Formats: sequence, structure tokens, C-alpha cells
Amino acid sequence: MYGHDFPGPDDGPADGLLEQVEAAEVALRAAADRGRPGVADGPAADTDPQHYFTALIEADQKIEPRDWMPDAYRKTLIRQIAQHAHSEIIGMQPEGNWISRAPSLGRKAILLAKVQDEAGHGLYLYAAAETLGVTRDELVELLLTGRQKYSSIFNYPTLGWADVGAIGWLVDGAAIVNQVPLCRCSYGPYARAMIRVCKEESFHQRQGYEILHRLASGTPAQRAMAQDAVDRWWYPSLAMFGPPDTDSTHSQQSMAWKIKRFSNDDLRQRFVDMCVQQAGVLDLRLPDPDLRWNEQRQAYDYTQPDYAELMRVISGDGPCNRQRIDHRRRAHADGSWVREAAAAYTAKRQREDRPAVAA
Ligand code: FAQ
Repeated sequence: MYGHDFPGPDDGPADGLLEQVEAAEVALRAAADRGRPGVADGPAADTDPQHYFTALIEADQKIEPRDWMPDAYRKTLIRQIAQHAHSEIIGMQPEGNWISRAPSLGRKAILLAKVQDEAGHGLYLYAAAETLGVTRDELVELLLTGRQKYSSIFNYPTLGWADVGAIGWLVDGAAIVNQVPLCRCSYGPYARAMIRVCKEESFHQRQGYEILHRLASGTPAQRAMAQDAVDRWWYPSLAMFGPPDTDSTHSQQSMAWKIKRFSNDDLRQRFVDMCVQQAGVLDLRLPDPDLRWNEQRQAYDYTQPDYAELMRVISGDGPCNRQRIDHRRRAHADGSWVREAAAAYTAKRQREDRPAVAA
């Protein structure tokens, strides 16, 4: 898929996932071609908006911004898409920390491009959320005042260069496993954003895996650095999938609405099974003495992450929560002149009756 520039499991760590993204893209186009309810092949037209909404979901059609939707569906989407957008933006910080310290010019250029991609993902996602009737300013305000969450994972520190590899392999890997099913989400703008995001994330995962591969086959000190990073990022990565199904407040309803397609625990298991094989190729150890194949379940048994720690981090008490949000507040304040200049420019073009053009 990416060429065999180094030995990897089959066709690379994202093996199969990109094919699923492509299949989701085909399904998305097919849903658009099938037409709307009342049109040939579409579900029956119905004047009751709730019935119409349900029929669209059952027929695996997409809900679009123009469609009527229950308030709770809209709120759930705003909550999840906004949390996701905030995560992409805050998620630039841990790796951004290493741009100026990357070990070569090539590594610096790759990392710069990767971090820039995350900014782009945040923007697609804010744009998708805006189709639901909130503004970007409102969402940013909710993040900066701590009233909306972002992923727990970005509250952990990046202590060494190998952490950049571990983030790419494990954090981007977990993000992909979570996001590939979101390419089939019932809300059209979110599903379409996810297709593009997943294609880029699979490259991100590959770059992290390649960094770890180089370190793991390097000097004893480099191997130790790679192992230490994997030891520290493994459990926080497992926690990214959220609380266990028994404690997940939103999963059942989100799955009924086909926003989420799989439960938190199902996706976590899928991630563990994928990583075991890849860790074998890297010749690195996953830090779980109880990790073993279960013949009956056809899946690996593993130790659950510390969910009490997850809740502490989510509620603002992780190792880097304050630092991350302070940094974002500062960056937002520092960027105010850019927003003012852009608004003044747009106003000027409107006065001159000319369309604003992107700089
Ligand atoms: N961190 O009932 P559930 C990335 C909250 S992107 C923080 O199970 P749900 C790319 C949850 O919001 C990573 N909060 O919730 C990248 C809810 O709180 P609320 C982000 C968490 O929504 C890589 C409460 O707990 N990805 O990494 C977490 O059904 C490298 C109850 O939980 C997404 O956002 C957590 N880990 O399932 C960027 C994917 N887990 O709102 C830069 C989209 C749970 O009631 C560098 N989101 N919570 O106050 C989802 O798939 C879902 O929202 C879940 C949670 C699976 C995260």
C-alpha cells in the first residue's frame, strides 16, 4: 500500500483499514445515488418528520443539514464532533513540542506536515459541527472555558523523541480504529469529513511506526527509548476508547442512531488485536503481563486501562491539562489580530462589492 520501505506486517500497520475507508466512501456515494425517501429505491415518503428521520437511518441514507432531526440527535452530534475537533487542535501540542528538536531535517519536515494535518482535521470537524447550527466562536469558547472536553490522551507529556513514534503508532492507530466506523456515521457532513481524515491518519500511523521501527532496530539506548515510550503510551491509548460499555452513557443511543457503529469495548478489543501483531514485528513488548490469545473468543485477553485515572484526566486533573488549555488560550489571544484582519478584509471586499478571496 505504501511500498515496502521496511518490513511490516503484511501490507503495513493500517492493513485492511484503508480498504474499509474506501468501501465506506463507495457506500456514501451509493446512498446519495439511491435518492431520497419517496424516490425510486429510497424509503417511502412520510409526512411525519420523526418517521422520515427514522426511515432515512434505517435505509442507511445520510441525514443532511437540511433534514429535520430530533434535538437530542443534533446535540449528541455537536457534542461528539466538537470534542473531536478540539482533540485535533489540542492534539497538535504534544508533538509540536518536538518539531524544533526532531533529529534531522527530514524528520522535522515530516513532523511539521503531520501536525499541520491535525490542524486541518480540526477545521473540517469545526465546519461539520457548524452545519448543525453552532458557530465556531461558540465552540472555541466552550473549549477555552472547559465546558467541552477533548481527548484524554493529549494530557500526557512527550518526554522524548520516541514518544513521537509511539503517538503515531498507538494514538493515531487508536484514532483510526475509532474513526473508520465513523466514515459510515449517519450524519453526512461528519461521515464525509471522516473519510478524508482517516486517509491522512493512516499515513500518520505509518510514520510513527517507522520511527519506532528504526529506534527498535538501533542501538541498545535507542531500543530502550522506544520501549519506554510504548510502556508509557499503551494504557492511555487504550483509555482513548472511553469508559467500558457498562459505564458508557451515550453508546446505546448513539448506536441506535448509527452515529457510533461499535461499542467502546468492541473497538478497544479490535485495537489490542491489531497492536499485538504489530508489536511482534517491531520486536517491542506491550506492557501487559496478562496479554494472551483466547482461543474461545478468538481475541486477546488484556488488562483494562485504569478507568479511575481516565475519569480524573477527563475532569481536568491529568499531568498536562492546565498546560494544554493555558497554551491554547494564549495561542487564541495571540491570533486575535489575524481574525480581526481577516474580518476587516472581508468587510472591505463587501463594501467594494467584490467577493473575498482566501489569502
Ligand atoms: N477523553 O458515553 P461515552 C485523535 C467522555 S482524535 C475525553 O462512552 P461517547 C487524532 C465522553 O465525551 C481523538 N473524554 O461517550 C490525533 C462523555 O462525556 P460527556 C479524539 C472522553 O461520546 C492523533 C463521557 O466520557 N477522537 O486522536 C473520553 O459515546 C494524534 C462518557 O463516555 C474522537 O473524539 C476520552 N478518551 O464515546 C490528533 C472520536 N472517552 O460528553 C493529534 C470521536 C469518553 O457526556 C495527534 N468520538 N469521554 O460529558 C467518539 O468516538 C466518542 O465520543 C468516544 C466516547 C468514543 C470518544
